Amino acid sequence: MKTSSLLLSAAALASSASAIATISAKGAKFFTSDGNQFFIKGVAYQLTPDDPLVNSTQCALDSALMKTLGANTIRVYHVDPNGDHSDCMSTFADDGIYLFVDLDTFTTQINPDNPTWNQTQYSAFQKVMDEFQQFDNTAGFFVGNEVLTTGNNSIAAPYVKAAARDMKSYRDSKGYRTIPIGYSAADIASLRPNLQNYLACGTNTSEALDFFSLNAYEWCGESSYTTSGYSQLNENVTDYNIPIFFSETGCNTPAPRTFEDQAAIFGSQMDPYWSGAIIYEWIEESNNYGLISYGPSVAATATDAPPDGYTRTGTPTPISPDFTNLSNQWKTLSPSGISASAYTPSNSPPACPAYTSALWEVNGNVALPTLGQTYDAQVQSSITAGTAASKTGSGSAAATGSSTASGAAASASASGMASPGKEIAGMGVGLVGVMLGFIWWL
Ligand SMILES: *[C@@H]1O[C@H](CO)[C@@H](O)[C@H](O)[C@H]1NC(C)=O
Ligand SMILES: *[C@@H]1O[C@H](CO)[C@@H](O)[C@H](O)[C@H]1NC(C)=O
Ligand SMILES: *[C@@H]1O[C@H](CO)[C@@H](O)[C@H](O)[C@H]1NC(C)=O
Ligand SMILES: *[C@@H]1O[C@H](CO)[C@@H](O)[C@H](O)[C@H]1NC(C)=O
Ligand SMILES: *[C@@H]1O[C@H](CO)[C@@H](O)[C@H](O)[C@H]1NC(C)=O
Ligand SMILES: CC(=O)N[C@H]1CO[C@H](CO)[C@@H](O)[C@@H]1O
Repeated sequence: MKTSSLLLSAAALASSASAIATISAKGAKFFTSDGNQFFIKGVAYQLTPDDPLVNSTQCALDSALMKTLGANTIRVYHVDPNGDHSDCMSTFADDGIYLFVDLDTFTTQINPDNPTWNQTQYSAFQKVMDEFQQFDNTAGFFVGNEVLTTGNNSIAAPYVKAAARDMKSYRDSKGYRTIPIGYSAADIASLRPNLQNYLACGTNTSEALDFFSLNAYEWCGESSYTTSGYSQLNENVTDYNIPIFFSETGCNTPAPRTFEDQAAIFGSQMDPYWSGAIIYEWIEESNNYGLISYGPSVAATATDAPPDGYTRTGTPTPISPDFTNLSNQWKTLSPSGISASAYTPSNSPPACPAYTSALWEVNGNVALPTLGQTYDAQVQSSITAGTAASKTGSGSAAATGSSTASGAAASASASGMASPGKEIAGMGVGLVGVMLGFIWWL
């Protein structure tokens, strides 16, 4: 009895000593469960295409050096939900390091050319969430990474949003913690503002993302807040209602990297709006973005050579001077932000972007596709040919009346809509716009 109660209290002590505050989103910021604002200082961590969170020896070596670097977050792109992640996750937690993890894999990601959000994808995303929700240092989930890269890819955006809707609903139905669910976007100047607004827009927060993030390589070498383009990124976030951060950054031309952009991101112009940055990437590979290496590379063709000739396991050694430069930057940058209790969110969701040919080919107010609903390119092409724009006058006209109309559209879908042309006749202009957009998903 005595022994077991001693053991029990030792176990309780051990677990409370290693407890890490959890992360949630409130308004446009992240907070720890201690009530402090959370700013991400992260590194992208994917040593091979395989899951990097199953080898506890490797995680311990990397985690210790990441702590020295000053990182508090890793981003992992691909995991195996059937693996045992408990050792790696507790090692990172002990070093104060959180995880943002992508729910998709190469086989389940949303494809921009033929977008789907179906049961196969949903089940696979659920398995990743089921596994990682149990760890207190899981800070967030991505439903996609760079799914859209052109204006005409915007037809895939409703599928991204539908995935977030369903994963949020799944998270809540399972009673999981409200781990934020978001998206990691390619930095395409013509697409970004519309996409950013689209994923947050609408009055129904169950259908909006919990955060947005950007893979941006705009600041290269000696630059500044203005010349890098960061000032323009900033112009589009000052009224944003959900957290936003850099989910990848760290231009590597010219070398060496000095990471002076970190001073801008964590400085007074940007830190009121941005929640930090994830540096691409931990391991040195042929693309030259590494902060560490595990040893000299070998010819990729040599017998038993690791992928591309780069050693993928072992003791990490800092790449000089990039590692030290980043560490030195981060050391001086520790914004405290605002406490959760002092913060009252005041921004409302942005307006849903209107259809704009070649730039944003979705009526932002249209009902989201339901699970399994597929995209009909033939119907879409008749709309891009001008039907929607000419019948409704303009994209913004198409958006009017949406909040009531999208409900109608959703029920039309349930009852099945045979011929768009017939259905459209006799509808109000606003509803026509909504229906035209809606029928793309039928
Ligand atoms: C579901 O989506 C995935 C990814 O796009 C695709 O590979 C798969 O064929 C789809 N499955 C069904 C049943 O439609
Ligand atoms: C989509 O846009 C890209 C560049 O913006 C263009 O190269 C491509 O042809 C377009 N695709 C379609 C189907 O319009
Ligand atoms: C908000 O969206 C969710 C998920 O699509 C839906 O179940 C719910 O009915 C919507 N709420 C309102 C008020 O429209
Ligand atoms: C985004 O910011 C640019 C300035 O950099 C501005 O011209 C544009 O209108 C903004 N777009 C949106 C949707 O806010
Ligand atoms: C795990 O990592 C250690 C340390 O780098 C390495 O020696 C070992 O081979 C790895 N194990 C596997 C199964 O890859
Ligand atoms: C900003 C910064 O830390 N720059 C340093 C990066 O590393 C080089 C080489 O050691 C130094 O010369 C820079 O001062």
